[in-house]
Amino acid sequence: MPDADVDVAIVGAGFAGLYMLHRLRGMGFRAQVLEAGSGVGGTWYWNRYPGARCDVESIQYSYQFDDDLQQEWEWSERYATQPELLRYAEHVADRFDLRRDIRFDTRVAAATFDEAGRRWVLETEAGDRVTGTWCVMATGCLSSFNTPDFPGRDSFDGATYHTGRWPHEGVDFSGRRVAVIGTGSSAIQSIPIIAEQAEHLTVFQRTANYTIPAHNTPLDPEAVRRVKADYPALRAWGKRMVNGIAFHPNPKPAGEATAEERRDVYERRWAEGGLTFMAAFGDLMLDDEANATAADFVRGKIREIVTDPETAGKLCPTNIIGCKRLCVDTGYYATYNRPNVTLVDISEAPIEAITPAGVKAQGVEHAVDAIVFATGFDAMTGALTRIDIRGAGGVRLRDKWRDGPRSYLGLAVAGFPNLFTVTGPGSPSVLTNMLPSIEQHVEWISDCFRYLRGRGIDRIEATVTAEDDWVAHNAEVAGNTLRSTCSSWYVGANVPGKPRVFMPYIGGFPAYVERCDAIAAKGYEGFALGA
Ligand code: N01
Repeated sequence: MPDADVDVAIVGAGFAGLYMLHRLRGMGFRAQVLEAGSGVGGTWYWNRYPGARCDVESIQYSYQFDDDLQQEWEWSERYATQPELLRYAEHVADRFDLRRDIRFDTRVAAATFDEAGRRWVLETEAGDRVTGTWCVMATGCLSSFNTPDFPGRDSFDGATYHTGRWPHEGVDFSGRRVAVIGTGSSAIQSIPIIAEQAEHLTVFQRTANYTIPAHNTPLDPEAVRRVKADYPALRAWGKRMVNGIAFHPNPKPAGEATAEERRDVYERRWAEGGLTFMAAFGDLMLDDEANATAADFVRGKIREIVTDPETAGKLCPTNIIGCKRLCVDTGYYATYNRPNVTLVDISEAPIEAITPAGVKAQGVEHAVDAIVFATGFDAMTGALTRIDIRGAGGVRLRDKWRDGPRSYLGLAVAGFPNLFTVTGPGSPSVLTNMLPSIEQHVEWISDCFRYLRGRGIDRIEATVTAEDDWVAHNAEVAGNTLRSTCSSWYVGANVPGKPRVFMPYIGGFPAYVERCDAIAAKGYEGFALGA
């Protein structure tokens, strides 16, 4: 493709990049998107593993910027599958004629700020260049996949897969012995389906995980009709909630309820299914003892479901519930009742090696034909630091973030003028419903560009003071919850050597939006603007 010069260079054609392009076009900016994949959809383009589905309800996990779109699109199930979400992204790309400004199969290798020319210069792996006054990284929070460097990893004779890079043609595990390494959301969704196909499935579990049943179901047309009759009301309700999802939190502290009352509440939430289990009481993420009541309830469920007491014991998590991202499943714990499924607990001793025949742990070689790495992502920062991003004076982002990410609002980084990140570290993003969070960022960033254009300003940079204050505020609010206290990907614990910093902003979606709006209303307070 020929080199191009545009107003805004956007990296990524997931939900963030698509809307960014659409909105900027509507404002009269020239924009181009560079996308590593061969199609749109980002996370839903890559994560095609069996059982992949969104665990935010489809009626809420969708764009709201266009009323015709939200009225006309029909979701089929309570939780949309990956294929349906991908079809939705493709529909949006076609409906708004976005593809003509997207370069597919184009991975950005480097992005450099040319101070003299006041432009970002993006270089692709193929050696093409796209330049823009502004650069928007719409690269996603969970897009840089992580395959641990197990000894002998490349010596395996069979097939290997990563849940985050699943073959487009699908995989048939029939008659094969399969190992799954990891028990996070991706594993918990795929294990029940792989177990149905495989001759034998061996799951390697380093940390037992809490998962709540999805109780997925086809959507009731009458319920959908009611939502669509006043979709803005549902959206407005979502925006008032800390996680951007319309739901009914119970503010009561768990300790103020009797044991029977707690049991009833947890039973109701369990029967309802999904992530809002953690809204059963108001202090579950604030108080150890309150949290333990919810954790005990789920452990009780595991022991009820899993018939072999030893396996049930291994599946019972011991950490804080909700500290690692809660999972949502269909038949996960019951899968361990199948005769063709073995659980290997590697909490005490890590996997020793991948061998040509399989996976070796605790001195035992488990022979398999295929290994599925469900080992997650270099979350929040990985997609950015893997690109060689150089700001003013040639400073590299990966050097600046060596001790952890520093950002103003998760939107901009001091020393990196004219560069914006959609749902970057320091934004609520992964703690919220991603779609409204993405829309809020896209609208804030594009409004900012319009403001600057209207004043003939072609340089904007977060100040070090504003960034420092935001980073300190982030750390302070993170310290108030139990969520920052365990070894999760929120703190980078899953990637060896990654600095331990609680990366998302946990102050809640409404407080965050209020702050962003106030900053914009004050002429972009905390940013240095230069003509
Ligand atoms: O990744 P994870 P994921 N040896 O990091 C284990 C979103 N998501 O892809 O816990 C052995 O959660 C690791 O063990 P441990 C969602 O936000 C959403 O499953 O670190 N094991 C863990 O069990 C989610 O949270 C949806 O001890 C190793 C697993 O691999 C996020 O994506 C669906 C290991 C990784 O779990 C990430 O989920 C899927 C090692 N060296 C994902 N290294 C929906 O919306 C890692 N592990 C439905």
